[in-house]
Amino acid sequence: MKFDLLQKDPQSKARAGSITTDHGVIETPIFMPVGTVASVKGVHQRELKDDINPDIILGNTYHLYLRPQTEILEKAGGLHKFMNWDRNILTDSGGYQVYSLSSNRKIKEEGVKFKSHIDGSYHFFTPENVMEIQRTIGADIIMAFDECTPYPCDYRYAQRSMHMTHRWLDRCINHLEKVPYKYGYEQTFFPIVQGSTYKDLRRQSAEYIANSGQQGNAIGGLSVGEPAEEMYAMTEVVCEILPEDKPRYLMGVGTPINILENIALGIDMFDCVMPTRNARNGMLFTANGTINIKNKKWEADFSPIDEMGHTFVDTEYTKAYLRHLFAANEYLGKQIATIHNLGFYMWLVREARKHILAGDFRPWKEMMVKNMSQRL
Ligand code: PRF
Repeated sequence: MKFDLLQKDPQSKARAGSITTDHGVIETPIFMPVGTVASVKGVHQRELKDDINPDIILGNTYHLYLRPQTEILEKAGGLHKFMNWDRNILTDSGGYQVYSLSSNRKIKEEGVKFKSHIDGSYHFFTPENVMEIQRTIGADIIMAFDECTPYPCDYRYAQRSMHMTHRWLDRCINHLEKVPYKYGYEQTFFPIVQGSTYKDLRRQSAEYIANSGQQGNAIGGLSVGEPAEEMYAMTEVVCEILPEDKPRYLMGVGTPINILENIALGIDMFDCVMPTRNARNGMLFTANGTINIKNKKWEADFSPIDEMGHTFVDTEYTKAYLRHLFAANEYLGKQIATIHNLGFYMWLVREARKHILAGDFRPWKEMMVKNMSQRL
């Protein structure tokens, strides 16, 4: 993997760059659509490529390990082939999903024992076996096995958990050296900063992660219920320490406003279920604010879904029609809303990149944040 830092914004910490892997170029800042179980819910790979056009999508080790299971992915020749996606993929390690989805989990130094949310069976994740699973899934970027602390989290727990995440990181790195790539292309490993909402812990964790000398770095444990201002404060202290010449990935963030504010603090990569999950509930993101398409006020509004939108659904369908599809609980409604939201998120990060390159990111961001705060 290669990272080229192309431009720094003079009035903020925003950067534009490009990451090159064996599956192509990723222009940063980037938003990665979430394809948890080898599918971006409701979107054909053809639409994803032609209409939404992301350079990279995200998959989840936790889900793929439970279903279809690692053995099937190995027989398929890896996740790219299995799902017919020849661009980049990043897999999360399960370090978050284990805590948010499984029940009866027990965290020990050795690893995490958890109960499957699918059939109630018991499983054990360790830094070592999660690295092996990620080798077999075969994503281009793979993540460290960490513990994502909840919010709020008392200082002593956050401190102990952070140190365990650091020890787990060493185990991940040691083990990866022993397990070669499986499918002929390179995999890049990203460690994850933790430390809850404590600046001193965040600084300590960022130093540890930076010193591990990997080719990219991630920030976890944020967007777990803390106020946005606390998230930004943590991103700021961590970005001061993480090396400038490597990409920075803020995990699980966020709203369109969160994304612009964190780009301004020096983040290059984002993922979040919000555009896809909220779409399935009828919430649309636009440059002028959010729309609840289920609202009666759209019943006879025959204007396009989003006049300024950038995907085919925005101009081919009306608000009244989309509202009707939600009222009738038609699959097509969720599909249209998903394509709209993903198209909007991709437009937003590409536009941010253009403004960083042009040198006017800061005023553009301020205007966008104001406009996007509205409810339509
Ligand atoms: N760790 C991992 N994945 C994550 C997170 C984390 O802390 C978050 C936190 N918002 C999202 N996804 N491994």
